[in-house]
Amino acid sequence: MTILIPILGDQLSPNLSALQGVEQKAAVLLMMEVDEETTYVRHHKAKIAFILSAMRHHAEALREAGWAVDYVRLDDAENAGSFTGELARAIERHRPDRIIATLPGEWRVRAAMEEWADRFDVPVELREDDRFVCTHEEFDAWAEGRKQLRMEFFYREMRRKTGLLLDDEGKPEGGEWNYDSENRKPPPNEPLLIPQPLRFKPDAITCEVLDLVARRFGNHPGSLDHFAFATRLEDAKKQQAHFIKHALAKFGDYQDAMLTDQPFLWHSILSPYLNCGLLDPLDLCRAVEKAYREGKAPLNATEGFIRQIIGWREYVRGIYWREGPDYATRNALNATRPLPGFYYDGQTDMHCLKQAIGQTMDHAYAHHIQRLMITGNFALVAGIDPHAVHTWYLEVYADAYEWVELPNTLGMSQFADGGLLASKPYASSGNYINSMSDYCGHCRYDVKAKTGARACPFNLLYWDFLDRNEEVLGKNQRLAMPYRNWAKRADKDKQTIRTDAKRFLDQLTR
Ligand code: FAD
Ligand code: DLZ
Ligand code: SF4
Repeated sequence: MTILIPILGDQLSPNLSALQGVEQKAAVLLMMEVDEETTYVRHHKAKIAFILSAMRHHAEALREAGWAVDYVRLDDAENAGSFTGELARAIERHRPDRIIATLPGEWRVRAAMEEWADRFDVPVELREDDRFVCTHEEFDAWAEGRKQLRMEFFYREMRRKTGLLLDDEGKPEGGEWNYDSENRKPPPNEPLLIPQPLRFKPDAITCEVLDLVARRFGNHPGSLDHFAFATRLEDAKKQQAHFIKHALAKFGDYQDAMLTDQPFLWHSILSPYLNCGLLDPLDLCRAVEKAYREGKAPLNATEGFIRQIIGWREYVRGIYWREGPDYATRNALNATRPLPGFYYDGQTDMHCLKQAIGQTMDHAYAHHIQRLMITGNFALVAGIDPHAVHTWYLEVYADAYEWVELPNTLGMSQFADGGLLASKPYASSGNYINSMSDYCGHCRYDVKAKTGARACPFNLLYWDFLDRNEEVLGKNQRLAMPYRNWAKRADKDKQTIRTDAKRFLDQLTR
């Protein structure tokens, strides 16, 4: 009896559902580096290097744990180039009686997997991915019949389910479910106190992968020069402990802050490890709760962090699978402008964009507010095609897999689902960016100027965005105030904004 078990690049968890209850002697684990996955979008070079190196290290760890692993490398001469092609070759090699796989994180791969049973003359068992707090059934049961799918109410359910930050009577710790109002401090003026994430020196396996990626994906975006990701479970755990010890306490206060040349601030930099499976989300939340119970972190930070994981992360996953593969094609605001070329090299004189894009190309990382209120906000108010925006986010971040990236980009950031995920568009003028960062002080534009050659482009584009989209957004209660302010403006002012915005948008090049 031989069981063949494919393990994908974001299934690097020692206790993956496909392995549960399987006798090691009977199993061959199949890991496949394939062109289809490395090129279905032009992934950032560091993202590819991270995933391939983590896969190679995981194969070693599985072997050490006693599993037989058949590992197909990208440069193997016979590599068939796709999961299905490689599975066909592995079936020839191992003649399995059964295939067991954990369901993937993407509709595209799921469709391929669901064809395996018909295609190969071998029974295929596809198992649920149990590395999440909420099952699909639980999410659907929660969502069913609700007019609005508010994350806050879903999150409370997840707190009750996990028991995280509940007191003895099952009430929320400290009396409130959510301490977000305490989490909006502007950046501190103390750069020396900012913790830095651990940097992991590439070992021999990673160096080999870095060479491979440099040779093979030279035309993909991003740089390999700053590569410092953990690629082994032990090292990912070190970064988890490092975050809890050095950054968690101030995570809440400065969650929304941005500072020039400070890519990481008090963020955890754990999403690549959570999403590829090296770290377990519930384990992480329990370790964070423990730090709070031991008095090492305040409640606003602890609750804020746990909310991101059992709230937002689980919620966007629920939306992704509930909405189906067509979700990716939505475009509620009919935005069609091509993505400007500077999204790939940061060559723009808008300092905020230059910073967010520059660090993205260097580190395949930007934190949430940079993704939402700098690159996302600009694409939204400039009317960029949301599918192009989605592709960019999927390409450039080391943590990007469609189940988590798409709802965040298309729904939360671009409002292309018409408000399913966000009750109003995350559009802002330069004022917000100025209040949460030091970017504007370094910029050639004037954040206080509303029109004219030096006016901050966000100021022009924000009003132009509301004006252009009045038909769709005009009735949104949460936008009532800005629309009233716009209505009060003199026609001459409105025309100046429209003309200046058009001039700015016309000079954007691909
Ligand atoms: P921290 O700030 O330390 O947060 C802790 C953890 O909370 C993260 O590691 C992550 O697992 C989770 N988290 C926080 N916010 C979210 C969220 N909105 N959705 C899901 N999980 C969240 N996150 C991804 O993991 N992959 C993506 O492809 C991705 N694309 C995004 C695209 C856009 C347009 C936006 C606005 C957000 C996106 N996010 C994505 C969410 C968030 O920006 C990242 O999870 C976060 O920046 C990762 O950095 P960190 O680990 O330092 O996070
Ligand atoms: C993202 C990615 C890349 C770049 N390369 C591989 C690969 O060569 N082999 C692999 O198994 N997985 C890779 N991945 C991750 C997959 O794209 C991911 O597992 C699927 O999209 C399912 O979520
Ligand atoms: Fe960005 Fe405008 Fe500030 Fe410049 S002035 S950094 S473009 S918000």
